[in-house]
Amino acid sequence: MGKFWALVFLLVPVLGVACFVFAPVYQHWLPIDVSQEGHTIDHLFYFILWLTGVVFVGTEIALFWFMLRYDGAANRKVNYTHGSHSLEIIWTIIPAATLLFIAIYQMNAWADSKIRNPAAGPDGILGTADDMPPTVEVTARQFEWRLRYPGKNGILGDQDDVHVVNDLRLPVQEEILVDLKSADVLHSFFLPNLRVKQDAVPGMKIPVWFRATEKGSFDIVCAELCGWGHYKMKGRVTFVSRGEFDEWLDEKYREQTATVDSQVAQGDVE
Ligand SMILES: [Cu+2]
Repeated sequence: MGKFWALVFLLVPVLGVACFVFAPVYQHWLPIDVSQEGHTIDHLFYFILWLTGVVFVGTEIALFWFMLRYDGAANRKVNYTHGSHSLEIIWTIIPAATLLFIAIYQMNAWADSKIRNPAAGPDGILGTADDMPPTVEVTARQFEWRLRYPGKNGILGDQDDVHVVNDLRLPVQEEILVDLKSADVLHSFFLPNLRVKQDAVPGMKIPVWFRATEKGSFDIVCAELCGWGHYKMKGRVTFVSRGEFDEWLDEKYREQTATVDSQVAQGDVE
């Protein structure tokens, strides 16, 4: 019986590793990366996956071996100990040193994705809107993404702003700066194909930046459980050429002003 259980436990690392090996074959692995800096995030992901994977397999094999070797049926005498000081020190220091190493090793990646924004000066200090206007303002709300483009004059919050819902268009091969806000609760702006994820916090304006290297249409997902309709809080981000982007923005602006004008004509809007 002990041997049976030992083998069942051995299946855990075997099937666990098999899942990771076969997942890419069935396309259940990382979504395609279309961002300039996404490879840094993927590299960190793989580094940590390998590290924890090797420890996991090692631990499971040790578990299997002890179950097989020290099976209760063998009528052994148990030998109790009060623990080992050296062992305690070793298995405290190794994980602590590993965590410290990862913390230092990823510092640059963190700074590039969360601190040194494209509006930052040469000193790398967080820039302000004066240095580089945001390409778009994204406001998360239950349960959609409200998008506001600065329009022709590049200034947010005036008459020529363009308002869109869920359909985020952006120019490809350009540094994009997003001002992220929330109108109600915590949301999380997640662009899996750009390896970008940032919480949207009520009362805060958080800069998010990335650069897409390929044209195409990808998911915008809310990665924070934000209420009953969280599951349907999805948008699309579409990367097009600069020319196509300007044309699209013009068209949206015309549609918007046409609607306002006709409402004014009908007396709907003062
Ligand atoms: Cu949400």
